[in-house]
Amino acid sequence: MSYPFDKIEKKWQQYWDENNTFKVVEDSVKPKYYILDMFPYPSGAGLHVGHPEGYTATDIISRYKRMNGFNVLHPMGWDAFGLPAERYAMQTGIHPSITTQQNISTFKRQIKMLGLSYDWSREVNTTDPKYYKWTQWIFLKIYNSWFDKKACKARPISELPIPDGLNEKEKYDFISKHRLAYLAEMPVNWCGELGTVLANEEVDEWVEKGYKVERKMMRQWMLRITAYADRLENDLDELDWPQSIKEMQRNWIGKSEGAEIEFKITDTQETIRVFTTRPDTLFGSTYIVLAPEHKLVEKVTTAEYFEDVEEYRNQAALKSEIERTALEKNKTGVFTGGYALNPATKKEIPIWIADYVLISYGTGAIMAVPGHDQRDHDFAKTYHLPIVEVVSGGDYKKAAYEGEGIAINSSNDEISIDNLPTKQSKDKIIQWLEEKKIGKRKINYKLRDWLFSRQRYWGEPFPLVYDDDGTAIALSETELPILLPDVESYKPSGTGESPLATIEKWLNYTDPKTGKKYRRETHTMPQWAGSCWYYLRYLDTQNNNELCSSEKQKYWMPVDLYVGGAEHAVLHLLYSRFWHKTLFDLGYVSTKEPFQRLVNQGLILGEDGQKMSKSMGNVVNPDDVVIEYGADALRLFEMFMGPLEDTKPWSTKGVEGVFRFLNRVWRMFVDEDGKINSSIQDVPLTVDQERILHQTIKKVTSDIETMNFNTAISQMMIFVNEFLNLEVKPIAALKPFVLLLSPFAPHIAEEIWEKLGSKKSLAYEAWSKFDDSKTRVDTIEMVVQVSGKIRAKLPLSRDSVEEEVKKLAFENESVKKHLEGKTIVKTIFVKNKLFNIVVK
Ligand code: ANZ
Repeated sequence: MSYPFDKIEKKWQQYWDENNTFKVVEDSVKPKYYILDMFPYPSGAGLHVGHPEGYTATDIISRYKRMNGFNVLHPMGWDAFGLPAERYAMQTGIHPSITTQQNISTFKRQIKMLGLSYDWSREVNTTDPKYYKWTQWIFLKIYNSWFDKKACKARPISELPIPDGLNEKEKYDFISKHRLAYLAEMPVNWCGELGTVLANEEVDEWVEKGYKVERKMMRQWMLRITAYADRLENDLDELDWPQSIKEMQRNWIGKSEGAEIEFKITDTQETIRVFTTRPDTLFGSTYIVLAPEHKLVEKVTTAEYFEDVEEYRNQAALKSEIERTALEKNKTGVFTGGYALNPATKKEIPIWIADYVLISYGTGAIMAVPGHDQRDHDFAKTYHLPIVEVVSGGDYKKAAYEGEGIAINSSNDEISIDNLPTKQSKDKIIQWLEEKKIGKRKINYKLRDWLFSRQRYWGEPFPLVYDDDGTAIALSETELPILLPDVESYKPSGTGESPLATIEKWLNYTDPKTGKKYRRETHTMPQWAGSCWYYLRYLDTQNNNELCSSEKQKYWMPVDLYVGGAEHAVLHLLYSRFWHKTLFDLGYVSTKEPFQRLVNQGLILGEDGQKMSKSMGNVVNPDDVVIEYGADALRLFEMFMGPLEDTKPWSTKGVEGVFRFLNRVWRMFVDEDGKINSSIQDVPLTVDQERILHQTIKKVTSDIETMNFNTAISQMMIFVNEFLNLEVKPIAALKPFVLLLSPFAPHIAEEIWEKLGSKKSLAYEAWSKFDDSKTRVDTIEMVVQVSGKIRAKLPLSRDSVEEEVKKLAFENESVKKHLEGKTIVKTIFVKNKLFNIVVK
C-alpha cells in the first residue's frame, strides 16, 4: 500500500496557507535572497509539465536558503495580457478579462497543488489596473527622457539643452527627436482581407490559409533601446549567466566595427553613404547597391530604367526581412541607370537596387565587393559585373575570399595600402578617408529600436493623446491608470487601428484644465511591457504612490537567481535590462542590472522523445501525475530526470521509480498504524552510519548549491538503502535526513517531521551540517590476489604503505596456502585497492 500522499499534501498546503509560512518582510538582520521564476502566461491549456520543472528548482533553492538563515523572497504572478485571450474573445465575444481570470484560477490551483513556497501576498497580474498604472508610468518616464550620449545615460527631458531661437513648433520637434519614446513610420504586417495588422507570430498562419499579408507603413511608437546598445553589451560581462545566453544577446545586439564611406553620385551633388566592415576592400568595389526602399533610388534612377525599378520595388515590399536575408544563391536586383564614383579607384561604378540590402541596417546602401563578399559575388556572377581581387588569400574567381590577408591592387596616386595586412590597411584607409572628409570610423549595431505599439485591444493603453494637428501629448502621471475600456466587439476596426478606435466615448479626451479636446492613442503596448519590470512590483505590490519604495528596492535588488526557459534568451531579457537601465539612470533603482544569476531549464519532451504537443498526443498533464502519485513524486521526478539545463524526455516509469523511493522513505519512519517506527531509537551511530549521514549531508548541500538536483536525489536514495532495513535505526541520522529531503519533497518531510514530535513547520529549521572528516572512509578493504585470483580481503587503515600490506598479505593463511611450491615472479601494489602476487 502506498503512503497517504493525498491527505498529507492537502494538509500541509493548507497549513502553509493558514500560517503564512512563506510570507516575508524586509529584515535587516538576515541576508536577503531574491529568487524569481519567469512568471507564466496563463493560457487556456493550464499548466504544462514544463512549468513545474523550473518552479521546483527555484522552490528547492528557496527552501534551502530559508533553512540556511536567508530572508527569501520568492513570488509568483501572471503575465496576462496577450494575443490568445484576445483571439478567443474575437471568436466567442467573451471579455478577455473573464477568460484571463479563469485561466489564472486554474494556474493558481495547479501551482498551489505542487506545494511551491511562494509568498502569495505578493501576487501580481499585469492586466490589473493597479499594476499597469505603473507600466504606463514607466512609459511616461521613458517618454520624458532623452539619452545624453556624452554621459552615456538617460536624463529627464527637463535637462535637455535646447538650442536658442526655436519657435514653439521647432522646440516641440527638437524635443520629440530626442525622446526615448518616439513616433516613426514603421512597416506592419497588414492583411487587407482581415482588415487588421497581424503580429509577427500570426503571419505564417494566415499566409498558409491563402491570405495576402503585406507590409504597410504606419505611425508607431518606438523605444530607443539602441541608445543602450553599448551598455547592454558591456554589462553582460558582470552577469552570472550561461555563456550561450550571453552570446545570443551579443549577437542580437550585433556590434559591428567598420566605416562609413561616401560615394558621389555622377552628375549630381548628392552622395551615397555606405557602411562597410571592410573599408580595406574599397579598391575592389565595382558597383553600389541600394536597398529598394532607399530614398535616393528615385534620384539615381534614369527614365530608361524607371519601370523596372518600380516593379522591383513593389515586389520587394511583399517580402519579409527574413526572406530577404535568406542565404539563397539567386540574388535578384535591377540596374537603376545611375553611377557613382569609387573614391579610391576613381572609376564610375553602376548603382543597382537589390533586396539583399536591407533598409534597416547601416545606411541601407552598400559598396559591393564581389571579390570578397559572397553575397556580392553571387550577385556579380548573375548580372555579369566585374570581380576584382584586392586581398590575397583565395581564388576570387570561384568564390569570394572573405578572410583577412595582404592587400593587393589597392593604390592610387594619393594612397597605397598594398602589401599591408588587413588590420593595418583598414586603419590606413580610414585615416585617408577621414582626412579627405569622405568617410569615418563607425560602429553599427544590429539591434533596432523597439517597436512598441500594437494594434490590439488586450494590452496597456498608452497615456497619450493627439491634438487636431496630430501632435502627440503625454497625459499627466496623476491621470494614471488610463483604463482599458470595455468594447462591444473585439474585431479589428478595419482601419488598421485597434478595436479601441471604435469606442467614441473613450476616444475623445477633454483636458480637465483647459477644456481642449483631443483624441486618445488607440494603439496598446506589447505583451513584453508588463513583463519588463514585474520583478520590481513584487517588492511592494500594495504601494499606490510608487512603483516600489526605494527602501524595499534597495533591500531586495538585484534578483539573485532567475530561472526560466531559454526561449526568453533575447527579447524579454534584453527589454527588461533596457527598462531597468533607464530606471537606474533616472534614479528609481539602484542596481545596473536586474538579474544577477540566470539559469535556463531544459525542455521536457514527450515520452516518445518528441516535443510535447496536442497534435502528437504526447502531452503530460501535471494534474494527472499529482492525482496518481502526488506532488512530491512529481517534484522529485522532474528534478531526477537529469541536469536541469538539459532537454529530456518524460518517463512514466521514472515517476513510478521516485514514487517507490518516497514510499520507502515513509516506511523507514512510519509503521502500519501511522506511528513512528519503534525501530527508530536514540542510539549512537556506528562509524559507517555516521559516514553515510555526513556524506549525504555534504552531497545534498553542495548539489543544491550547484543546482545538480538529480545527483542529490541519488545520494538520498543511497542513504535510504542503507537505513531502511536496519533493525535499530538511529534517530540522530534519520532526523537530519528529513531536513535534507524537505526542499525536494516538502509535504512528506513536514508530515514525518511532525510525527517525530515537532509542533511547527520545518521550513525554518536549521539546515543539517556535516563534518568533512566524518565523510571519509578510514578503513578500506585491500584485495589480495595470487596471480590475479582473489585469495583474501584485508581490512586495513586507509593509505597503508606497500611494505605493511606485503607483510600482512604474506602472513595470511589462505594466501600462504596458494603460494606453496610456487616461485614469486613479482608483486603489484595499487594503493587502497589491490595487492597481487604473480607466481610461476
Ligand atoms: C563591403 C564589404 C567587403 C563588406 C567585404 C563585407 C566584406 P555586419 O558584420 O553584419 O555588420 N552591409 C552593410 N549594410 C548592409 C545592409 N543594409 N544590408 C545588407 N548588407 C549590408 O556586415 C556589414 C557588411 O554587410 C558590410 O561590409 C556590407 O558589406 C554589408 F569584403 O561592405 B561590406
